[in-house]
Amino acid sequence: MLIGKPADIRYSEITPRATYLRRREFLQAASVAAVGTAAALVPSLPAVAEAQVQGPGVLPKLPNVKTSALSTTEKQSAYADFSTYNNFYEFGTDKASPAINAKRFRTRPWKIAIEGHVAKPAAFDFDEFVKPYALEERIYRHRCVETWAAVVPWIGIPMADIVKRVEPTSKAKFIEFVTLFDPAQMPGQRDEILQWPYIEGLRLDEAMNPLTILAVGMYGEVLPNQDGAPIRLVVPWKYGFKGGKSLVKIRFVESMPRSTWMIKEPPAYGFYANVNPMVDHPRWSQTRERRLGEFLPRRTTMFNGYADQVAKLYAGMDLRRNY
Ligand SMILES: Nc1nc2c(c(=O)[nH]1)N[C@H]1C(S)=C(S)[C@@H](COP(=O)(O)O)O[C@H]1N2
Ligand SMILES: [Mo]
Repeated sequence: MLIGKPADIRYSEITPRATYLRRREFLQAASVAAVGTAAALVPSLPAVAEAQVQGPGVLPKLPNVKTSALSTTEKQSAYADFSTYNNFYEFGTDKASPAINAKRFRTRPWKIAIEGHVAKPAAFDFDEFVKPYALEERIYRHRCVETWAAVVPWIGIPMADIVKRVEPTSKAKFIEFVTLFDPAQMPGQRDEILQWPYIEGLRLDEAMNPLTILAVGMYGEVLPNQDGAPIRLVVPWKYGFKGGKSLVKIRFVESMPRSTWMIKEPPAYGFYANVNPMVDHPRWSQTRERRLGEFLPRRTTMFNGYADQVAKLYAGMDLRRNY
């Protein structure tokens, strides 16, 4: 998300010099090419110093991961690119900051609670919570509202399996996903840049769609801290901000949750947040995107290319109003 004018962000102060210089080169190249789309304004990849790039091969591997027919066969983004270009405002608003500032973030012990309108509410130790489930690899397209995109091999648990296990009652219509509030560890939370903790929500049927997962890993390994360790939401047909990171509570509720970005800027960020090239952001077009590692923008597709699986969830809804 861009919360300040881009001119307010002094990349030179918060990114390594090599990265900053590369960005300048990219921006110069982009302006020469005069591509004229929001995608062209996405800064070039942070070529973060080698030492900051964890894995693959550094973090613990996740064993016994099943493949899935729901995975795309498109070329995956490079780990070093994806894991160093993050939005995680708890660790800074610059894309390079989370990989640097979340390095010592403690993800054990970790508790996760299931609350609200369910027959079986419970609080779990994270490792106990994950144990009963078979992990699946899901290679998904990923699209941030700011027009950068990626292809990511997540590893996770189908959300539908979790919903069934806790037995929602008839009052449960939505699920609220609450992430960690810990300003001692999360420097971004010492400022009021967003309402903390970061909250997201889904309608119950969206949460139960087979594409929706809680991710605990990527690229064969556990999640690096900057990507939402130990557990985060992944909803591949929606803008990336739906994917709350470092979850501590999953709450089954009767009315539509007000998520962090809806509170921050209602005209820009709606509850549904479906990827939709027909509905522009108030400050930029959503018709194009740029994948990390690629130079030329691509056309953005409805529901991020997942229309066959999810369009039915929105039958009869005006998606220009329910953006
Ligand atoms: N807790 C928390 N979750 C968050 C965010 C955040 O700032 N805090 N940013 C969101 C946004 S805007 C995006 S695009 C995705 C980015 O996930 P990634 O950095 O793993 O690609 O995380 C989402 N989840
Ligand atoms: Mo985003």
